[in-house]
Amino acid sequence: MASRRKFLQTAALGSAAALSSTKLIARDKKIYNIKDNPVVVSTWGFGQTANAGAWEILGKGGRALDAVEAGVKIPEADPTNQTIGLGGLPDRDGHVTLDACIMDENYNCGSVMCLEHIVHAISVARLVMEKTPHIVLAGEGALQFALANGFKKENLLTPESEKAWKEWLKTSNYHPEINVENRLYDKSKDPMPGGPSNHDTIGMMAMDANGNLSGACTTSGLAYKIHGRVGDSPIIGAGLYVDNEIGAATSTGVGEEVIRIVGSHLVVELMRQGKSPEDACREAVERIVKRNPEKSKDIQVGFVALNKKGEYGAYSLQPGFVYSVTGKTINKIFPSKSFYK
Ligand code: SD4
Repeated sequence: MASRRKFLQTAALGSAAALSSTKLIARDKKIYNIKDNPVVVSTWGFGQTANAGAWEILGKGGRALDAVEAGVKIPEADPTNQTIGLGGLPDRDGHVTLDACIMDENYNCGSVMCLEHIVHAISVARLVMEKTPHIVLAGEGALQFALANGFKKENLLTPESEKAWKEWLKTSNYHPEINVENRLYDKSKDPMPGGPSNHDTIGMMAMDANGNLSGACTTSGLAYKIHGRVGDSPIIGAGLYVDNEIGAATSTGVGEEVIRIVGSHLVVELMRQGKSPEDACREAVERIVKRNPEKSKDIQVGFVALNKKGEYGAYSLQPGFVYSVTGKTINKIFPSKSFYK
């Protein structure tokens, strides 16, 4: 009986796959109906450039973990991106401090918090995961670990970011901006804050040809934060979570609000309950609104998720959050739906 049920299940999946030209992957004795893999999904429009780096590995059949690390290293090394790695905006004392984490298909994870002077925080996080018995290294200890492992000490504060910090010092008014990506939006139709795009953190999730998931998240955190402040991005479960049975999620925006609800883990658990990636992200956003409706009007938080079927989706508090998807048949920036219109 059991084997007949299994046969029927498999047959049903098989015909669905034939109809939609998806493909089946058997793993851990389960059968997944994978829509489009490999695939890589990341936060913001600049995620497209990062996705291209990840695709170099994924497209050749490489491992999702290697792909997400290679992908997010691209914005980390870009001095014109003032929210990640080199050129990131500093804290109120002028220090560029980086937060990053990485997670593979076996719940292995590594993280660095408040790391200074090292461009590729994500690679240090991976080394913490692979070469130490720990998961998190912070501050001076993380720097010492990086230097002991051959990373080069660099000045991450570019003249542009130093100038912006000095300008900020004139008022020293700490008020995180609402992160938006303007280029996809017609402002006359979509009322949202003006000014240039000020997107932030890169969170990236990938599924490789074996159907395995991994994720990476890296940021210089909120500009002009108190020295030592750590956001959601390097906290496993908050800024990133990967469960190879279910899916992965990552976040961007005001990290304090994401940490309170352990946002990325929440999104993955909601997908486990059967919600689509977009619905799971929406429920997490709604939880942020419910806790403090007034505050939620004034900040941005966005979640993006990828499930084990290769389906993806996002949801944010404010309009203006976008995410990038790259696969065999797709290379596109999608606008996220938002709670406030
Ligand atoms: C953080 N979520 O540190 C990160 C990213 C960020 O503006 O800086 N957002 O809270």
